[in-house]
Amino acid sequence: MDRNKETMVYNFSNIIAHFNIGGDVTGVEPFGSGHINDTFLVKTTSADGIDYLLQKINNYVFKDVEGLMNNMVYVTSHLKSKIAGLGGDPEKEVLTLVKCKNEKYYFEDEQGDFWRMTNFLKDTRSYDLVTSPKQAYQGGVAFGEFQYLLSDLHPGLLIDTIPDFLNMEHRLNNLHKAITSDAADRKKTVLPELDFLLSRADAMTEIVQLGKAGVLPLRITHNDTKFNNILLDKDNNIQCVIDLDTVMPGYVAYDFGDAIRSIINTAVEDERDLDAIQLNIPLFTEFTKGYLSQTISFLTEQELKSLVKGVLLLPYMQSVRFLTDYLDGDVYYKIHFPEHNLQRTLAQMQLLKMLELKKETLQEIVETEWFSLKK
Ligand code: ADP
Ligand code: GN1
Ligand code: MG
Repeated sequence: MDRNKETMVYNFSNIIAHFNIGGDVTGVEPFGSGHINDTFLVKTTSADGIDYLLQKINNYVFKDVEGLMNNMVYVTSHLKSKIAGLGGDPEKEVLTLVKCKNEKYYFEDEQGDFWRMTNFLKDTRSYDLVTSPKQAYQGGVAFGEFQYLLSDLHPGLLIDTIPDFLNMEHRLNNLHKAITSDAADRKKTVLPELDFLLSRADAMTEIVQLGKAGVLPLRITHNDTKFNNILLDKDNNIQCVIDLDTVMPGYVAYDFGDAIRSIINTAVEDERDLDAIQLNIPLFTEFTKGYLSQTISFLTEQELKSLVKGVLLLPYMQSVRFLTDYLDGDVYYKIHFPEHNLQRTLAQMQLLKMLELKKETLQEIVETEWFSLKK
């Protein structure tokens, strides 16, 4: 399977012709740095100046495309009406799906590939690396408000687009299966990494256990809150939360932890030079302030206590997931060179080691910000 599918040739004019777009297409180019879907910017001559984002949905990852797109329709409609009610601009602040001529929100081509389109949000940017306190604060506002706005959407409306997606017990089972089958004959090269990860396995299932015991409530969460899944405007203010494929019931600590993973790290997710991976604690404080400003009205004390557990869990879970894919022979994530999943694993393990040393400090910051907002 070709993991760098952007290089594949698609019949774009045929695909795009199935969607209701304005104007003629002047160009199609690969866009963004996501690991899952194939994303293309479609430029047009439309009079209102709208360009589009075309995505080939990864059907290996998302088995139920119809269910996935139904989720996206429920979520975007709900967000649009809430944001309009608050005096915001739903066209700019929420993804707008483009309908196909057959009234569906996705198109299946002759090869069985699934495609969808959204309006392209102009003058916005996503960032793989966070550099300023304002960006971090805005990220906290974005994901906190996202949880708040979806808190009254009925969870029963949404399917689990990937069952057990962030369930650590499930992820560890998958790792054990990958170790047993050793499909790519790589186990012998990663024994120290396996030791490191498996020695933490019990501690890292705590959030799942707290959820099962009813201590942590299930809420509608984003579940993929990497910082590049928000769009900031040119002044670094939050404009829109994107990548809605995994919006489904989850625990708030997942969203908090995955966002922090990509914000507090001074290096990129797959950094080769492990010494470059340091913690930027002021960015953690800013994200926390922004996040709590939106969520303080509904978070329980138990959820508050779980946030820093999520900060440790998510880099751990990413390490387990990347290493599982490495052992499986790179079948899930796009890779850009042969050892990419191993390099991602090592970088996320290094981040976890740094976070373990600072967890008390992070907990104190969360509590300080919580008390100052509660006053
Ligand atoms: P993936 O699931 O592969 O991560 P995303 O939906 O996150 O795909 O899109 C990939 C990238 O495309 C994003 O990081 C962002 O830079 C850009 N992007 C996605 N949707 C839009 C949009 N509607 N307007 C502008 N840019 C977008
Ligand atoms: C994938 O699609 P993207 O790049 O935003 C993955 C996330 C991981 C992330 C790690 C559906 O997200 O779960 O956290 O890579 N998405 C899916 O960078 O598996
Ligand atoms: Mg993405």
